[in-house]
Formats: sequence, C-alpha cells, structure tokens
Amino acid sequence: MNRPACLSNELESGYRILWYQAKEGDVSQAFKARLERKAQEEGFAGMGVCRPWAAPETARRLQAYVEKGRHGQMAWMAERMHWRGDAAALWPEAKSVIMLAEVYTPDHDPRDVLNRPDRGAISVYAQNRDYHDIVKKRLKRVGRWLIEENPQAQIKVFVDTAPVMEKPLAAAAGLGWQGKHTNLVSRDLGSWFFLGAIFTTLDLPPDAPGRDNCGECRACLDVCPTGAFPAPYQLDARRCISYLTIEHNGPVDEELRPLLGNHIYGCDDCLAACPWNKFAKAAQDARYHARDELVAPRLAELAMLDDAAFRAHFAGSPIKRSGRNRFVRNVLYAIGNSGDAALYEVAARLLDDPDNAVADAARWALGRLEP
Ligand code: B12
Ligand code: SF4
Ligand code: SF4
Repeated sequence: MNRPACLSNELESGYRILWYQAKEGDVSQAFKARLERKAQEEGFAGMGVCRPWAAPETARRLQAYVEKGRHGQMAWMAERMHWRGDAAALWPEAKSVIMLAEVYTPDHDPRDVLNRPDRGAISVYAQNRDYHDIVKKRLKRVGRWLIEENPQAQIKVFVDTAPVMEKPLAAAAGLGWQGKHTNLVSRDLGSWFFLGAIFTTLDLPPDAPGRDNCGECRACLDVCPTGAFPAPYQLDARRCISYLTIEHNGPVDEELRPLLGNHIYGCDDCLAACPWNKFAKAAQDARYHARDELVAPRLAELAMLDDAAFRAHFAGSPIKRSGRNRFVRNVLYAIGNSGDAALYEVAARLLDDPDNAVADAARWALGRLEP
C-alpha cells in the first residue's frame, strides 16, 4: 500500500484526503497484481512496469553505437533513432510500459554440440518455433484483458522488431539488469528469456529498476569466440556470430570465418556461460523445446538443402527468415572449420552454386580441407 505523504498533517481536516489517496494507490497496485497474475496465466514468467522515459541514457548510448558503426549492415538501427532511443517519443500518450519475460531455457547444454565438428550448432532460440509469433499472441491476450478491465485505456504491443529498445526498458522495469554481454539477466530467471512490451496510456505504478549483479564476473566476455565485446556492457555486432550468421548478407570477412567454428545460426556462448542460469526456470511452452533434428544436425545434410527443401525443413522456425543461401553459406564455413576430410565432396558440389556467397564459401571450405 502507498503510505500517504501527509500522515503528520492535522488529523481532522486531512483525514479524507489521506483516505482517498491510500485507496487510489491500493486500487492501482491491486490492479497491477491482477495484471501480473493474468500475464502468468498466459505463460509469462516475469513482469515489470516502468515509465516510457525511464531509461534516459539509452538515446546517447544508441547514438554512440551507431556512430562507431557497430550495427554493421543493420541499417534499420540507424533509422528512426529518435523513437528507438526514446520510448516516450514513440507514443507520447503512453504513461506506462509493461515489460514481460518469456522463458525458453534449453533442457540440454547448448555447448555440447560445439565439440562435434561434423555437426552444426543452431542457437537455442531457433531450435523450434519462432518466438515472435508466440510472444505477440500472448501480449495481445494480456493487452485485450487490460482493455476489458479499463475500457478507456489504449495499448500497443511490441516484440523485437519495432523501433523500441527492449533491454533498457526491461531493466528500468526491474525485470533484471543488462549484463556485461548486454542481454538482460535476472536473479530469478537467468538469461534464457525473451522480452515483450505492452505500452499503455494507463498510469500503472512503476517498479524499481533492476540492480547490476555482474560484480567481478566476466565469464561471458572471456568465452566469446570472436572477441565481440570491445568493453564490458558493449557489443560490436560486426564481430558477433549471431549477427554474422543471421543478419549479415554476402561473404563474411575471411579473418572471422575460422572463429565461427560450427555455429551455423546464432550463438549462445555468452548466455550459456552466465552463472545466473543456475536459477533459470524450465520453458513451459513445448513449442520452445528443441526439435531433435535441430540439436546437432549433420552439416553434410544441411549443405544439400535447396530452396524448397530449406523452406520445408524450417517451416515455422525463425531460421526460415534468413533464407537458404545465407544458411548454406554458414554451413560451408562450418564445413571449412570441421577438419573433416569426408566433407570435402559435400563442399565441392556447391562450387558452382548460383549464389556468390555460397560458391565463395564452398571455395574457402575446400581450401581449408585440402590436405
Ligand atoms: C539488434 C539486435 C541484435 C543484434 C545486436 C545485439 C546488441 N547487443 O546490440 C544481434 C544480431 C547481434 C543480436 C544478437 C542476439 N540477440 Co538480439 N536483439 C536485437 C534487437 C532487435 C535490438 C537490440 C538493440 O537495440 N541493440 C542496439 C545496441 C545499442 O544495444 P545494446 O548492445 O543493448 O547497447 C546497450 C549497451 O551497450 C548499453 N551500455 C553501454 N555502455 C554501458 C555501460 C553500462 C554500465 C551499462 C549497464 C550498459 C551500457 O547501452 C546500450 C543501450 O542500452 C533486440 C530487440 C529489441 N527491439 O530491443 C533483440 C534482443 C536484444 N536480442 C535477443 C536475443 C535473445 C539475442 C541472442 C541471444 C540470439 C542468439 N542466440 O543468437 C543474441 C545475443 C548476442 C548478444 N550478446 O547481445 C533478446 C534478448 C533478451 C534478453 N534477455 O535480453 C532481444 C531483446 C529480443 C527479444 N525480444 O527477446 N541481437
Ligand atoms: S553471441 Fe557469441 S559471438 Fe556474439 S557476443 Fe555472445 S559469445 Fe560472442
Ligand atoms: S556471465 Fe557474468 S558478467 Fe556476464 S552477464 Fe552473467 S554475471 Fe554478468
């Protein structure tokens, strides 16, 4: 309950005002508690609320990131920066941002496959269904309930793709803190969770921001295969395997290719290293449980996927969005890094691929596998 500020005021005259304030505080706190229960019923593992303007340092940090070119080919990051860096500018009528955490903790150690060079490592989030669809539907259900309860309220829901920086907002809403690997970490959930946001015109009581609990730890920084962290809490996407395998179009710099190892889609190395994951909760939604054939798929089979087979194999998966060419390019880099002479023939078959980056990757892989 909100403790009324005017407690020491003259009792007789102050009593009514005091009672009214307390009641109003109660109602919104009570509503927030019901909202949280609704979010839990829908499957979210955590909820926090902040004001849209609660992360004022974000705009400056985004600006610095873009000025250094750390976004690489993600040109959209440099567009609409006035919205991305300032959630209050995106929708000036919004008074509260409800940040929600959706757990996708793996039931296996995603690092096991890194010791199997004839297999490809697909990041945990992509081993089954695309989270965008799942989280957006959940957000809409919670949002619809909020409006039923408060017909005057308006909402907008966001997950990942809008010009909203979800991590600083989630930290401001107390869901956790941005770890040195830059993703959000929570004392209760570890780091295996997605974020979703509901912006609303409703004035909800905000939570206290999350406190940094990284301390002296630097496990995520030290484990990164490509040295993608120029400093703690800062990422240079141009060196990040997640960026290189998912977002980067065309050939990857030759200098970086050996560092990709057998990562063929995304990377979880920094997340998996985080000691806070011992508090991670199991993923409730079976759609996040890994499909068996995507935990350690054979490079030889993946390299042979043509466009139609690729689409069929990855229907419903986020991998489908990267397209066959980028994916097979990654598989060929992994083949080049495998040291497995049996894969020589596989790469040779792609030398004349119509896609330049694929043909280039095949040449590179053959060069690496030649005795
Ligand atoms: C672009 C993007 C990427 C890019 C760039 C990532 C990055 N760190 O910028 C790439 C493709 C590399 C990527 C990779 C991944 N991503 Co991503 N990505 C995004 C996206 C769309 C935007 C992020 C963004 O705005 N980056 C811009 C830069 C400026 O932000 P930043 O690195 O966080 O920079 C901050 C820090 O540098 C910080 N900072 C600077 N100095 C200091 C100093 C101190 C003391 C502190 C505290 C902070 C600080 O300030 C900056 C602004 O907050 C978000 C969704 C969204 N709309 O927010 C998902 C998102 C961040 N990604 C997500 C995930 C899951 C991943 C991967 C794990 C996927 C994978 N397995 O491959 C990896 C993790 C790699 C990593 N270590 O970050 C989740 C993270 C969930 C979580 N728990 O935090 C998000 C939120 C998507 C979602 N809706 O769930 N991603
Ligand atoms: S996702 Fe992989 S490459 Fe990217 S920062 Fe983390 S450990 Fe490094
Ligand atoms: S691995 Fe260590 S430094 Fe990195 S986010 Fe986790 S606690 Fe922080």
